[in-house]
Amino acid sequence: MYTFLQTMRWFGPSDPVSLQDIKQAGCSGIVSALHHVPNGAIWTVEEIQKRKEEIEAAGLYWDVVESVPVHEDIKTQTGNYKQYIENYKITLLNLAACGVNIVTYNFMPVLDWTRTDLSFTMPDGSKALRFERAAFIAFDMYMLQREGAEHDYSWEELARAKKRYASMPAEDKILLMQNIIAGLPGSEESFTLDDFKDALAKYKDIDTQKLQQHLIDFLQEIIPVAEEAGVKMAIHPDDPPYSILGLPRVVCNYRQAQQIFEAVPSASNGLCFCTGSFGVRPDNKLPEMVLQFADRIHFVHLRSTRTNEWGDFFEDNHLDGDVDMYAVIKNLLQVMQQRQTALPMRPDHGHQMLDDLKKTTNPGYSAIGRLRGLAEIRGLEMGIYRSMMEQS
Ligand code: DNO
Repeated sequence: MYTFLQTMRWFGPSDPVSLQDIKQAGCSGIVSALHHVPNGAIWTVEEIQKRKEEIEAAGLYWDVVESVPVHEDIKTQTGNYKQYIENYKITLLNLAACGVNIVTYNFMPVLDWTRTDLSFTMPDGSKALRFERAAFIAFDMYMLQREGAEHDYSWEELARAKKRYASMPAEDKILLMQNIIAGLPGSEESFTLDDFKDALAKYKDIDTQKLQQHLIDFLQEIIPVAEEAGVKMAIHPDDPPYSILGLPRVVCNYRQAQQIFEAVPSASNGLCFCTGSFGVRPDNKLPEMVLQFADRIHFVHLRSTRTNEWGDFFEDNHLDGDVDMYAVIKNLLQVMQQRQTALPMRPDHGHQMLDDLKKTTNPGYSAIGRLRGLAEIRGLEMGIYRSMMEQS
């Protein structure tokens, strides 16, 4: 009886994709955030209510918040972090008071998701998002000039990056830097190169273990409040799911996620199961992870990347790429029946295609590409669901 709640992300009134567009795509729910509220500040009931009413006026529901951002001071445990944690709790209580009770967040240091190319041309002429390792290493080595960067890569990778940088036109170098540090949609931070260096320096003495402890300390504070208010927290995995630029990462694989849940066992301490982020690592067995985290998954992002021998990856069509979408959806359907709940799901990203190629769009969040992704996922889901029902 339980299938996905179909949702799409909406960046608010300035989003070129309207609520009506999202409704026409077949969604009932919206994933949104108050992007205009500065990081660390309290989301007031008034502001939350305003966004909620806007969404409801279009005949939709605000199912999930993505994201209530975690201030950098909380991740580094410096400055005003205690105050920011208190503010975070109040924001959760205010959201609960307005009836919005699934909250996504991430604990990635400095950068949210990272790509090197936002308009990688696919063979069919649509544009995809891509992470090209040689270009990324070139940024690290020659633009950022990070101390000790050369120790993080193999000699082969360094040689490829050197060659790549030498033949990169000047305007591409600027674009590469912007793509990495100027902030992709939904990431609430944007840097100049100097600010970026300062932000990285704050992690000089923070290794994986320490960052994980900071996350656990944060959760020990906020999860009891969330649980009491009926809010389910859904941590988003790191994207890409490994250390970059010498920064620690703590939500890359099964083991790391499991450690977070063991440290703070409440069911309110849950996961945003993002197949696109986890799927970049071949050691993340996604269908198995769905079953392992059956009680922890509160929100689902469906997307599929394709990775090559060099570790470059691009965002493929939702049913192509390296993710076994059939097996993932099948297991998610099983989990939903077990838990007797419909999990909110959004097609994560989509290609810029058809008419959207002529428009200014938020990279990854154009209307038609996501509509294609959603339509394919819905069809696959219905087929699996019907055959599960016939067999039972
Ligand atoms: C990218 C998104 C992420 C995600 C945050 C969650 O498209 O999936 O920006 O929203 O990491 O906090």
